[in-house]
Amino acid sequence: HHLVYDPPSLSGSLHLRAAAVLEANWTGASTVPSRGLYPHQWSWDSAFIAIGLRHLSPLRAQTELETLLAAQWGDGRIPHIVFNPSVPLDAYFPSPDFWRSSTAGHTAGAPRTVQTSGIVQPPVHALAAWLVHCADPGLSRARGFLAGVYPRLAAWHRYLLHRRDLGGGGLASVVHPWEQGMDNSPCWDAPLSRITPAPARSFRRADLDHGAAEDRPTDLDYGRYVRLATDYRDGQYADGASEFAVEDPSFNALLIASEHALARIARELGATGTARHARAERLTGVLIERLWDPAEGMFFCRDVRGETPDAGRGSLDAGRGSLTGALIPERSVSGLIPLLLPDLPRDITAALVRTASGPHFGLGDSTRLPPSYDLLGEAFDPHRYWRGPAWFNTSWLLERGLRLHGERTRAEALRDAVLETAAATDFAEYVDPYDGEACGATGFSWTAALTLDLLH
Ligand code: 9YW
Repeated sequence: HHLVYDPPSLSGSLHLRAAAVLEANWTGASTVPSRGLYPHQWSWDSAFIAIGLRHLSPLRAQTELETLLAAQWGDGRIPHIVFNPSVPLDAYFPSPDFWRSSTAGHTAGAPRTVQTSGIVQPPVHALAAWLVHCADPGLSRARGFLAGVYPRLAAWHRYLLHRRDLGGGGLASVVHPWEQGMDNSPCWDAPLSRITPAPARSFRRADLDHGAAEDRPTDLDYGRYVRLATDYRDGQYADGASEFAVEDPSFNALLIASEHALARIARELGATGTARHARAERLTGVLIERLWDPAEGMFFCRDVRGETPDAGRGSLDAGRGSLTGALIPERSVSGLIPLLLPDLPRDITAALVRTASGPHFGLGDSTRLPPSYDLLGEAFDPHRYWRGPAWFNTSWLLERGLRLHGERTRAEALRDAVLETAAATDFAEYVDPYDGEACGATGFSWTAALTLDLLH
């Protein structure tokens, strides 16, 4: 194993190249995902970035998370974008004048000093904070890092578990595809089809200035994204009324993994952490009850606003008449990511590994890196963003899950493939899952950061 990157010179130069990407994308208090396309601070990007940065500078890694948390809203939400005031408004759409956080977000407690978006992204932050602490516990204690972030992270989880329990079963719902992080995943096609798109002429996409149109979401997708965000804003970002509400497996698995991390943080700060571990375990049970499909051997999204099928009908939801909404029959890599949970029953982890290695994802077989979406799915497109390409953060999460559950050989092979592909593509944003061809931006921060983490 480690055939390719064990020689110190090769791994050393990859380390230096990854460090150079993070250096170039550092703005003084946080890191941009990529210089051209994404010139502000993104929430889950920062969490992944901190996980890599801790190997270069634990202080910068702590600062990255502290900067993000300083933009937290009074109701506990961590916004998906924190805007850099020195970047021109037209560099990214939707810009601060679209979200209007300081006015429309007033009731929900948006900060006065910074402009942010009003939606969220996956809760990787407590996990990141714990890993950052572990990289240099001395510095962390001296700066009171965990004591400072703990109340904010606890409020964040509270927001998600209470205000966002739109399905009533205990899981958090996302109210916009951007919140789940996989913007144009085919999982959203059905729930989005019920949303009336905003007219194409009512907004101007900035992403097409940087990315190839055929690799990006379509104009029709964007019209619907804009409609959902506008309605949320115009309702003062109050939760509950959204026409789009989905319980996503990876979003909730990351929340549960972060709840375990928060338990460890509480313990380091002198509490027992027992109640949080117990809650995380309970939530794992809820995740299985609501999103696991034993016949398909993976987790699926639940469309909370979708029509509840009759009990016993031949759908994915057969026999689950008591649950609201319906499972969305699209296989996304999101449905494999719960593998990172420690409390999964053995039969479920075994089934997830089988599904990942089978024809739909081709892990260690037909693909170089696991695709974001079903290779055999009708909507599969190897180059279009989250409709097929492989991403480095999802590969990193799967690598962790495989390792955690004793799948060492598969984990090592995935690690080597990630390092090889990151090196060959100059840290691409995403790649063709079959041949690893670079798509989107290069010099992408979380690709560089997670490469560093896997080198350590
Ligand atoms: C966009 C920054 C973000 C990621 C998301 C990804 C993309 C923004 O970029 O969304 O304009 O499309 O889908 O997961 O956080 O890297």
